[in-house]
Amino acid sequence: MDTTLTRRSFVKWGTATAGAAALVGFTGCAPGGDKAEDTSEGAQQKAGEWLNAPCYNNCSCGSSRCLNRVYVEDGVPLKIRTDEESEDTFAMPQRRSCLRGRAKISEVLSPARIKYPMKRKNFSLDNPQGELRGKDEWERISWDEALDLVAEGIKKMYDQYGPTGILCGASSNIGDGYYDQNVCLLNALGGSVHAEAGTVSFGSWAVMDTHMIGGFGMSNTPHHLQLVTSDLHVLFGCNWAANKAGNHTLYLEECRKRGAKVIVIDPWLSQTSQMVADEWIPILPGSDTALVIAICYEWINAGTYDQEFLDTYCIGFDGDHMPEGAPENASWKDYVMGTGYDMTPKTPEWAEKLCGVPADTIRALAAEIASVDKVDFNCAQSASKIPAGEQFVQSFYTMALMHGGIGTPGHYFGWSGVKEFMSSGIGTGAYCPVTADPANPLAPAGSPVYMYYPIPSFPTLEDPDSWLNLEPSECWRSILSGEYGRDCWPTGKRKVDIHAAYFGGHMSTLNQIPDTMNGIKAVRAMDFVWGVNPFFDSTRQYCDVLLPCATFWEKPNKAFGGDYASALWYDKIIDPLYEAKYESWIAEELATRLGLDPKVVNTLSDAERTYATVRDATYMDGATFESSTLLTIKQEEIDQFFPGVEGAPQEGKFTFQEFREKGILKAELSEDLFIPEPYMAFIADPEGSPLKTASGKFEIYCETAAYMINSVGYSTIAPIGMYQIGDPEQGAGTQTDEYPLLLWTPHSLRRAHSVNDNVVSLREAFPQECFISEVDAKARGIKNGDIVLMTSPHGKVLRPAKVIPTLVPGAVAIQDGAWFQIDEETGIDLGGCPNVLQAPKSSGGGCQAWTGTLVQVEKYTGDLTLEPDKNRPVVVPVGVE
Ligand SMILES: Nc1nc2c(c(=O)[nH]1)N[C@H]1C(S)=C(S)[C@@H](COP(=O)(O)OP(=O)(O)OC[C@H]3O[C@@H](n4cnc5c(=O)[nH]c(N)nc54)[C@H](O)[C@@H]3O)O[C@H]1N2
Ligand SMILES: Nc1nc2c(c(=O)[nH]1)N[C@H]1C(S)=C(S)[C@@H](COP(=O)(O)OP(=O)(O)OC[C@H]3O[C@@H](n4cnc5c(=O)[nH]c(N)nc54)[C@H](O)[C@@H]3O)O[C@H]1N2
Ligand code: SF4
Ligand SMILES: [Mo]
Repeated sequence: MDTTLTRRSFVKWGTATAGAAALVGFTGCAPGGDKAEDTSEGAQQKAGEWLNAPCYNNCSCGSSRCLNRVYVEDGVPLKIRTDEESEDTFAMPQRRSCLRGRAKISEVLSPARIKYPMKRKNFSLDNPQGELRGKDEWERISWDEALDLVAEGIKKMYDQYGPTGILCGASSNIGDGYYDQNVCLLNALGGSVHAEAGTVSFGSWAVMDTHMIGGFGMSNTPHHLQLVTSDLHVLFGCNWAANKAGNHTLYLEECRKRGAKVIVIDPWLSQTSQMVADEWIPILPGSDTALVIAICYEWINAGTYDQEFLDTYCIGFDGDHMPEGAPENASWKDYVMGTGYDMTPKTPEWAEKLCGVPADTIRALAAEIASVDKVDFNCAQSASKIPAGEQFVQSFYTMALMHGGIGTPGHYFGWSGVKEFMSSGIGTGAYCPVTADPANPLAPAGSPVYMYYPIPSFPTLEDPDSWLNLEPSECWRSILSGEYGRDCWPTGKRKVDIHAAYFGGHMSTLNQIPDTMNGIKAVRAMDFVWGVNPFFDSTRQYCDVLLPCATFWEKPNKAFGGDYASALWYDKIIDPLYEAKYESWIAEELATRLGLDPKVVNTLSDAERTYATVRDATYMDGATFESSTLLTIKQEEIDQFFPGVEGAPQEGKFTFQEFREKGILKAELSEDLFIPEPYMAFIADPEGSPLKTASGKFEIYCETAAYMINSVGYSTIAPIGMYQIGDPEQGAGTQTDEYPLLLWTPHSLRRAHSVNDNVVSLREAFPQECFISEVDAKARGIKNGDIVLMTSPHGKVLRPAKVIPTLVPGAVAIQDGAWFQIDEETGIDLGGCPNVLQAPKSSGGGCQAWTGTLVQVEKYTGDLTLEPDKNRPVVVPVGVE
């Protein structure tokens, strides 16, 4: 391979599909002797440098990331390595990237890049012909034409319909690295409607965390140095080998080396189970509540639980520890033993019928957990993404509380693995001061994602004109029907009237929220849809005008949080490719055309923003929780790296130079470091350091949570955890002859959600398949590799079958994130996107309930042919080079 590529030939080369694919061969093939060189100056023109390009994917809910180092010659990224030079111990492990991270060259240079501003051929503002969205041809236009057209469209839409007529399919989370100034532009124009009430991500944990255990569970998980003190790890799902950035599987491996046992309960033998489980217990997706309750039944019967812990630190376990005014026989114990509520003892036989785990296995599991003192209970987010999923969370937490010992080494419960963020370690400064942005009058008070609050916000709702933030699951149906919410809300169901959409900032809205076919219908009925993205992904293909933006590699450098114990530094790797621009530039240009001061939508210059990230970065001591300045920065460095920015030299724990050179700074952890146990203060002094719950204790019987969830009206729950069929059309117990299988959608090794689906090598390595058990495949005459049609009441998807012996019968999976590609004749998705099938089920505190959508799978006998993903073109629309 000719390494004397010029930047010009490289950009040209990248436009050809085959050329971009050929670059894949370069990843990770650096000779071992390559060393970091001075990376202190602009990347582009110097030949042969290793630069820091931490992976920007949203793994572990966006909190935890790995280090990539990219070798750039004459502005051309040629190869990738990772965190290989630093020390690698259990206390301070390297943060090595996975296959997705190492395929970033192919992603950034993918033929799916939007190279120029594009317009749908048959679109005009006077005659949008919206029904052609997703199938029209595209044409290249100039930046001036594009900006004029988008500005005119925005003006027309705001004049005609006002802010409540515009849907913002972009993250309103403009306070961290995922920052799109175009959202600020909409805010400056009076706001827009977001579909971010509740959460698609955290599952049903948030409301219960707040009211049952007194804080966000993500911050109360153990540190990896604490994890090794448990003797047994009971993991519900938790496919950490595939979906935790970095080192979670390594931590489990270390636990095993030190003698601990790992049990995984999961519908399939996941990668994690294959690597580290001593035992795997298959279960029907979405039915863990029954298993957990039966385990507790066994413990109560055998007396193998910690009564003293329950008496001292919890309310609601038995009749003697109920809150005042609670009805008779309403405790957890009454429910489990059949002396209250439905008067049914929750025996292993009772549970077997619901969750598919044999009664004897449940008995053995209960006995085994009870026999071990130090147990770590952890759970996947997705196991709680079911209708009324809070009831599972309540049961799961109650099980861990019954086992006792919380607050002392080795006894843990949680849902996000080990500590990742919002905790001790190194934090980095604000990427952009949110307060400097104009307030969005339509945004509800509080954080955009309701982690801590139930939705909707009642005080705001009293005002009939307030609060247009749609629950994402119901977004498309709400738009089509013109109303959202529930009759029980203070002002009843609300009206919504959307005529335009912006699809930008770090979201692939049509692809990633359920009910895609209705999404397409809603979008096709709109007057104007514009988008900003680096890639021509499925959502962007349904726009009228597209503005190409730069990827993180092409943007100004900055500091970024790594995980709880590391901070990462980005260099600028290459100049923006083709005609891509920064979101900030696009927003400023549009603002100017709309008669606004561009400073309103972009309050900081690029250099100021980058400087803020390093200036404000802090180091938090893991033992004392004291924060101090992270970086020493000299005046010369401010002048050199942040030209035009006013700043003063500062003293910190590490030098800015070391940060830039290494790309990663790590907290100096050692195995003998004292780390406070989660809940330690409360356990030591329950009166003096009460939990932030209504009673100050762990609330097994939690009236506040039940009141809040029941008033929101998406689900009805009891104050204690209970097994229930949370929705008549979803989950175990609701299957029909027409749709007898339960769908679940584990996250994929190929992608971080929809990101990376354009990488051919990853498509080849991890085909998007319909995972089906041998039993169900045989019953349908399906063999491995056969093309199957997956059907739900909401859509149809064509995929090759992967017949797996180690997958629970009665359930099928396709993985989250594949870009949909609808065949217009049949309405069948050829891309394998689960959201084409997924039911729009809002649940509990505003959680999307993906798990357990009802589907049927059959051998496909129709006329469509399905090429393997690696051979399917990644960019579908006609007219795109
Ligand atoms: N590679 C990769 N990693 C990712 C992401 C990605 O897209 N790609 N996304 C990141 C983000 S934003 C998030 S929110 C997290 C999500 O993290 P999770 O919710 O933990 O992810 P999932 O892959 O859905 O599920 C993890 C495991 O739980 C199992 N599981 C699913 N449903 C059930 C159930 O009902 N019961 C039991 N017992 N097990 C079940 C799955 O089969 C899987 O093996 O992942 C993060 N990590
Ligand atoms: N069926 C099903 N659906 C799911 C899930 C599931 O398990 N099953 N999981 C859910 C979860 S947990 C989550 S967190 C969501 C995630 O879903 P989304 O929040 O929609 O996120 P992504 O799919 O990661 O999309 C990120 C987008 O940002 C774009 N992008 C990348 N870099 C830049 C940049 O520099 N600037 C701009 N402006 N854009 C950029 C990418 O091209 C991509 O279009 O999906 C949810 N959807
Ligand atoms: S995709 Fe996730 S796990 Fe892989 S390198 Fe990137 S941040 Fe790390
Ligand atoms: Mo997520």
